Amino acid sequence: MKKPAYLVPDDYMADPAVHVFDGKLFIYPSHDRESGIPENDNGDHFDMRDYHVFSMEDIEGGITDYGVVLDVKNIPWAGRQLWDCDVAYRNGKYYMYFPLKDKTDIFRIGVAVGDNPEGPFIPESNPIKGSYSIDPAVLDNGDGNFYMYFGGLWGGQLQRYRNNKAQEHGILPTGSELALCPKIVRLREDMLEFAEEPRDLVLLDSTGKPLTAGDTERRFFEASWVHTYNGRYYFSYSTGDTHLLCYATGDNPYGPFTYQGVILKPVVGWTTHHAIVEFKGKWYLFHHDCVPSGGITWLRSLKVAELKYDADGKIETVND
Ligand code: FUB
Repeated sequence: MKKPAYLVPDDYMADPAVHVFDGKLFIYPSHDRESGIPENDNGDHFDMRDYHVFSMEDIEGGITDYGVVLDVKNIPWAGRQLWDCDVAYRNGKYYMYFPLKDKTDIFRIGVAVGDNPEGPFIPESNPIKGSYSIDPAVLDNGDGNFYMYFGGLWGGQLQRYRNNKAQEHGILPTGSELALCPKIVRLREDMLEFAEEPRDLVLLDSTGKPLTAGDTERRFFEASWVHTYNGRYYFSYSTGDTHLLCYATGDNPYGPFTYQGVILKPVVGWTTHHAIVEFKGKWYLFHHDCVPSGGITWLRSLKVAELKYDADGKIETVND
């Protein structure tokens, strides 16, 4: 592959969600900006206010920017911080799912609806009932069912919940305690609400034991993504404070998933976040790093690299 340099060289875009709609690649990133808010472990400095959509007809060709397709000022329940979004298509409509803090500074997941993959997207009046935390990624299972995977630690607030109920204080398990799991939930047919209570997506080691909280180079932190390859489900994610993109495989959307390995080693910047997509017979990893901003962790830039599997379906670690 002749590598395009950074995909959007004149702006800061991160957390790509990528899908093929109408034969084109559509990229739905977070839109980073300089807010002047000091960096902290809560992620307050990631104070994004809108989303753009991009498309590519060819991986080595140009990129089209459709401009702002959803702005925080038009979301009735908005507090602050539009983080990683995803988009799904069903029955002639496109549904953009986005995490946003409400007016009480709690992350919820909202949905906005459009007639075209390039937007614009009109937000619903309220967040999805029972939603919490960040980083929604939606799988079209091809059988009429759509599943949302979500969750993120630290600033993503997942540690504030147990059994889908908010706790008085956030508690992060440690050491040999079980790691917090990403969540999976089936979406209702109208795509606007959950059809069930979110469940844990359990990640196992090769002996069948759930990953522990102290296993920080393998346990889930944030940035869920799911794709299928040769009939298997691949759940990929970031390990957050150890800065790896990893993956686990399973035989159905609910899991459990067994840890398999590292997709991408740490990049320049604190966060790492990605999408995996097949386009015109090849597989690609879209992700971000902070090289163009000189390492400013909240000003990230989009990249793409080819992704390869070995004969057993293992993903080869990408050097990018
Ligand atoms: O963009 C803000 C947050 O940074 C995302 O929601 C996380 O996945 C991390 O990339």
